[in-house]
Amino acid sequence: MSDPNVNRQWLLANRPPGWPSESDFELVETPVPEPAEGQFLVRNLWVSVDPYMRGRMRDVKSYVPPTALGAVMGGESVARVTASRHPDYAEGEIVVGPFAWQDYALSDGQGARKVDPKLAPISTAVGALGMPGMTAYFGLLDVCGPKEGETVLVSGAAGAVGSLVGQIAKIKGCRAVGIAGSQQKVDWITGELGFDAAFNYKTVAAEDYSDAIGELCPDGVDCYFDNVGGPISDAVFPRYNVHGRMAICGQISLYNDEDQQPAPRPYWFILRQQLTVRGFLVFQFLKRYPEGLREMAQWIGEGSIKFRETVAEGLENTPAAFIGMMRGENIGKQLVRVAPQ
Ligand code: NAP
Ligand code: FER
Repeated sequence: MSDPNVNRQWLLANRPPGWPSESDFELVETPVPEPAEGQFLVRNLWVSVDPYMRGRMRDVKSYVPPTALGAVMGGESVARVTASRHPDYAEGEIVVGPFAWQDYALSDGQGARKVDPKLAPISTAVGALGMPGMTAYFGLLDVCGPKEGETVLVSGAAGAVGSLVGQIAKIKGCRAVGIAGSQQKVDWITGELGFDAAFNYKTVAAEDYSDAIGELCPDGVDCYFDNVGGPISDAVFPRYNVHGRMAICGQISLYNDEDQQPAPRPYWFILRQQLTVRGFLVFQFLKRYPEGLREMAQWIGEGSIKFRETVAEGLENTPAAFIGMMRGENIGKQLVRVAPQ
């Protein structure tokens, strides 16, 4: 157990150009702050580590400003209110919000919402019933627009977002095909999640990705939900059907890559097959979250969507969990359990 009077915080110590290491973060101890009028204090229970955090470590303009050197690493957590001087939040309530890589956080409610512990395990508020879930839901249904009988291909298929994308595709009557980085992941998504087919890209040479995709998608690819970019996504272009759609969700294969290969030019495929290629950020759907959360909660409740979590124990292991997630050590959503529920 951590000292209830100490707030441990992970600061960003360096901006590494390529793969980060644990020494790029620094753990410090500060006093637990007290809420001012209009604020509440939370105890973090589940800290989420997500690929977008790699972007915040760089000094580049983005949808959120980069984390300053020496500042606490930002991120969302599921937490319990431990003291409140805010009219809408009471002690003991479970909330999710931008509470960062630390034991305790102050909040004025900005970016926070309450979590109903009766709906599902509270950790899902940063998973299937949180940002990754909304990414899968709106990215697939709105950006790709899959129709019954179509083939949906998803990369990063055993991760937080990808594992949900394939299951939503199945609910919509599509053929769901996944690309993931281990046999265990392939077995999980085909055996337990209902994906129709999948392959382990680490056992296939990059020049053979396109053949592997062709074999598993004999009727071609109608929708490709791209979580990874790089050579996997390049290999999909020759496989699209006419009016195929590509939802560009993430490019994780590039996030730590200092010397990226020159990209091929897919324009000719885009023209010939009359493709729609669309990048999206989940936040563009913020106003529609209630709709997405309602439907995802219903699917989870009736068992048509399953979720899985990989849990690292203790705030001290947050950087290791973050780096491990980018290396593919997670199955489903990577979380850090910071305090017992
Ligand atoms: P995740 O898939 O749970 O974890 C990341 C996974 O990426 C790893 O487990 C690893 O699995 C895979 N990976 C790492 N390097 C790779 C490479 N070189 N080639 C192929 N796969 C690689 O993470 P997530 O939270 O669900 O996020 C998935 C993607 O969605 C990320 O790109 C993220 O940035 C993006 N995203 C975008 C939005 C948005 O608003 N647009 C929102 C949320 C997430 P393997 O073992 O399969 O390699
Ligand atoms: C993500 C990758 C990138 C993500 C957001 C972004 C919320 C946005 C990047 C930018 O605005 O530069 O996984 O998740």
